[in-house]
Amino acid sequence: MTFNHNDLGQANGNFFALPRKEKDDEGIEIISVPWDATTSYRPGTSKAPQAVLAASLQVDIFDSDVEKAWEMKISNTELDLCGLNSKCRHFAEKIIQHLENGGSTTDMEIADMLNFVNRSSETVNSTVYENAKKILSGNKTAAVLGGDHSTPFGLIKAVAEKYPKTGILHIDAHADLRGAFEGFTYSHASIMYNVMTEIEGIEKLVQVGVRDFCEAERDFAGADNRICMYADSCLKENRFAGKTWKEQCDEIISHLPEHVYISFDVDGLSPYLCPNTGTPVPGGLDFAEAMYLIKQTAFSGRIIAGFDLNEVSPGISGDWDANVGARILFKLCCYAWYSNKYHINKNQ
Ligand SMILES: [Mn+2]
Repeated sequence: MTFNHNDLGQANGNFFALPRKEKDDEGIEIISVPWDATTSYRPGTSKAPQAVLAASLQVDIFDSDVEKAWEMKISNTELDLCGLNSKCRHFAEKIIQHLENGGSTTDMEIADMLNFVNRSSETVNSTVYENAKKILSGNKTAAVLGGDHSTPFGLIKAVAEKYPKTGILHIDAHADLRGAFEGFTYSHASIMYNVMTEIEGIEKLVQVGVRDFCEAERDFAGADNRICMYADSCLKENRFAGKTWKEQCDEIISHLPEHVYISFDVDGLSPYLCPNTGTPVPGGLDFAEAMYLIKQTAFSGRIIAGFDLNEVSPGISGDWDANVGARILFKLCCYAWYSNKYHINKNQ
């Protein structure tokens, strides 16, 4: 069947029903990571890759900012983690329950389970890292579709190795700066703590929309001058005082170096856009606000060197979360593609 970008998408196993061009050495490769082993509140994000893929057929592959977006080359690698994820999830539930009942992570049976979950998380990190490294050895941009927010660790490591002065634009309701949350070293709630303490080459971490964090996280952010936190309450109060969203975006972007990695936790958005996500919090960015921030980042001449979308959870009733997720993924792909293409053309 010939591809027509004006037609309704036909399921072909690829995001947005774009034609599959596996052998291309350009465009974007999405590593799907169906992993939610350490989700603390409610699981489900491991089902996101399949649900977002299905919902992506409904997205019109036209973009008013990015010309001929349908010419984007997107490929997809889905990691097979189903068995390992179920086993770890089962253990994680027992561990969390044990801790909630006043138990300790050093209690024998719990310590063994915790050890297994932590070792499995390391396996996921190294698998994502190896895949990302292979993708980044060519001209492609690599992305991760989670899964929970622990999933992009390996990708961020590979991007920071290739571009040693990478800045992270982190959209999230949470600061994710806790060390080993609930005993899980690679917890979804610890991703930025792990990134900032274990990965070399991160020049900046700019957090946007954060509204649920503890004192230790605030202190951790305050003690590291690479971290800028734009709490949701400050963004809103600035707005109430008359500062426009454009002015705020300009300021946020001004902290970012040339190479930008975007880590997009869907719960950074207002919960009506992600009602089934693992840890929803009132407040947050609207869809247009978040997309504008990413667009301005790409159009500032910076290069989107990699990105992830995580914590999308399809839920049992309906596909609204996946629909929103597919539209965020499309915009992330468009702007990443635009920023890389623009940069290549400029240097030719
Ligand atoms: Mn997060």
